[in-house]
Amino acid sequence: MPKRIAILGAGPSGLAQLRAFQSAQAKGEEIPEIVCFEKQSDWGGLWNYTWRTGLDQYGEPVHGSMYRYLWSNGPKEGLEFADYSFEEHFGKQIASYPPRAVLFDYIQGRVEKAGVRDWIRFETAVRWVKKDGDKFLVTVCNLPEDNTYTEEFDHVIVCTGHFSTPNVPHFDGFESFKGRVLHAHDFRDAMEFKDKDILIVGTSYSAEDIGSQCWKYGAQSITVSHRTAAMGYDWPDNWAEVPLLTHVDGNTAYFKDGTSKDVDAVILCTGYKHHFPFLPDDLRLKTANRLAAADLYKGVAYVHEPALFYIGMQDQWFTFNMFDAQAWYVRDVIMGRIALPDAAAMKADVEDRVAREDAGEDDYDAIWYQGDYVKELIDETDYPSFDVEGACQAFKEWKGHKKKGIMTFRDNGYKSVITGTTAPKHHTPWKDALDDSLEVYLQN
Ligand code: FAD
Ligand code: NA7
Repeated sequence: MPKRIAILGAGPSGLAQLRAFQSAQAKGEEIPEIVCFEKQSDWGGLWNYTWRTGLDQYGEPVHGSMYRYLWSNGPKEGLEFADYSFEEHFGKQIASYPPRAVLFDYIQGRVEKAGVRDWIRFETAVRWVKKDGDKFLVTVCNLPEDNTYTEEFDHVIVCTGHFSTPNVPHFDGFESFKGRVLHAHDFRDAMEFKDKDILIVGTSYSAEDIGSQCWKYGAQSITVSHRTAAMGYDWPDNWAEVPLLTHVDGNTAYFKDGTSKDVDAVILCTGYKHHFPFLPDDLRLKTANRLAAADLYKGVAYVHEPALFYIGMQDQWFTFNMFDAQAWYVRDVIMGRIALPDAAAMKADVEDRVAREDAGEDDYDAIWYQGDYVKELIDETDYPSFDVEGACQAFKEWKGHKKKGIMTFRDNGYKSVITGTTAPKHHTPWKDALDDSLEVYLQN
């Protein structure tokens, strides 16, 4: 009997896992039986845009956290698939910060070419996973048919993402606030905040990008409140950085330094939780959003139950290519080409990764730390080797460009580490490009 493998989720991580197995099959190898469960009706994970918020048509929590007009927040040269370049997909080199629809198209292109769609059961939500002897029992619900059933697998690979369940702190006065309070997870369209005064809480990617979007689409003012430190970019004139929010009263927000500001809406850009409601305590990953995720040997094998794997659970500089590196590694463990060490050695590996991350001093150390991790994994498999150092350099340049101009950094182009060609400058500066469609973006 061939092994049976359950892949949970068909976002970039799950699709990387499907492609990893398919590439072995294409080389003539016998692969296990693969079943991927995806609760949405299409693949692409967060890149599959939905207008919905809250619950979907089946009463399931809406997975999507992406919004209209979202452009890549880092250069595409840092995430390019080593086995499927942007030039292969689009027939030409394209500019470096593609909007969501363009990246979605690129992600789809590789898996369409691989022909793995039939391995996915769409609109099928994973309800529960449990260990039963050597096997995993996976209970899922076919949502349109409202039919719940259980199947047996030898391995489970969790690819359900971790930027979907919002972390929502409470601030006094929210109950009676006279405007809208929402989390970034539910933000969909910056036009809603045109001519409004908005308060953003948080200072990471969501805060920076949602604030920038609201600025671009005509918000009257953007005030960003920080818990730890201000972002410190050279912001436009109608933008202010203030200390942490203490409370709101009516429409007025009060901050730790005693200042206040009248605002129409509060957008909590306060991050996300690793949340796996379908896993029991003994199988459930409990980790902070960091580069060295807790309890994962080589960042993928769950040390307490090494027949269970997680992909993409780290905080991310590298994304699609890191998921690939992980997926190829997991495939090779499952196919018996790589042996996992004993429990003590796996735990020591996790401790070492945590200590090395903690020893890093700044974002540059973090970029190279994750680059080294990607290199480490691809060196152990047949994933096409690529210039990881070059990708780290692209991230370094990107950070420099952000410091130089937070509203202009997306106007730069970088060199592909897969094809060696340099991206053209986009035809329109990001701040003036209000149409983010694929057709308009590709008019270079
Ligand atoms: P996801 O994309 O979250 O996919 C997980 C999949 O699992 C989904 O399809 C979901 O429906 C499915 N699923 C979840 N629970 C269940 C269940 N119980 N049963 C069945 N299926 C389930 N990365 C970049 O590289 N560049 C960017 O510009 C960028 N921008 C981002 C902007 C936002 C707002 C966010 C939130 C993230 C962004 N990211 C970006 C990071 C993003 O995490 C990755 O690009 C990528 O989407 C992660 O892929 P994933 O497959 O691990 O998770
Ligand atoms: P992140 O990167 O996890 O950042 C969360 C931010 O929220 C960070 O600035 C935190 O501040 C802040 N935070 C968290 N809790 C609080 C409370 N209670 N009060 C104030 N501030 C708080 O999440 P993002 O959504 O920005 O990014 C996630 C992904 O989405 C990323 O990959 C992007 O590509 C898009 P701290 O610095 O800890 O004080």
